[in-house]
Amino acid sequence: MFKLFYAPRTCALASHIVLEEVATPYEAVRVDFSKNAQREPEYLAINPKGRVPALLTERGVLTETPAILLFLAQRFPAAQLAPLADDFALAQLNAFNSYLCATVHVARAHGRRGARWADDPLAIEAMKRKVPANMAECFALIERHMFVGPWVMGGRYSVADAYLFTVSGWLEGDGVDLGKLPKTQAHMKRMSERPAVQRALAQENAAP
Ligand SMILES: N[C@@H](CCC(=O)N[C@@H](CS)C(=O)NCC(=O)O)C(=O)O
Repeated sequence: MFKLFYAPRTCALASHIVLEEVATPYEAVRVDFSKNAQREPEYLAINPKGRVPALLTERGVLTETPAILLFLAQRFPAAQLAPLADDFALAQLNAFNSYLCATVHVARAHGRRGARWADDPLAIEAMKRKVPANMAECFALIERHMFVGPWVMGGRYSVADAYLFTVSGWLEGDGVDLGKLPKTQAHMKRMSERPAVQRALAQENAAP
């Protein structure tokens, strides 16, 4: 049985949603960020990066959201969560997920984890101030050039939707005006109606 190591409202939600979508038995294990449990030796033995998500599989631990999402889509092809037989479409899906992982998520981390990039408190404050504009710019680009609609890839729901929903959920807290992102807003609403999304959120919200 898979074990997902997660913390609520983090990027691990995307993997959590997809585990619910594929309807496989799994255990969700909360890593308590308030106690810095991600840096404890016990968790570092699972994921030396000290981050969530980490997915424990029968062959070892997987990290990095795009890798976990594609792994689940491939492991459960009947769920049709990625265009597995279409090389170009699959590459597009990878491009989308990579953009969220390597650009959007990192842009956001400059607000909360600025100490990764600078020691100077003024530099850290300056990075924080850039977050709303950077996130708004990333999402404007997604709406203009990447999001096909009604789902990320067009007519077919995919793992990219779970990932987009997860990152969109941070926008309000990051000071981004959602009113200027109508496609993102509509997508969030569409996602909130999916039972798998509701189950993943309920589990995360119920955990102590
Ligand atoms: N590139 C990784 C990023 C993982 C990551 O940064 N996760 C954050 C939560 S969104 C985390 O665990 N942060 C804990 C920390 O930095 O101490 C992925 O996409 O899975």
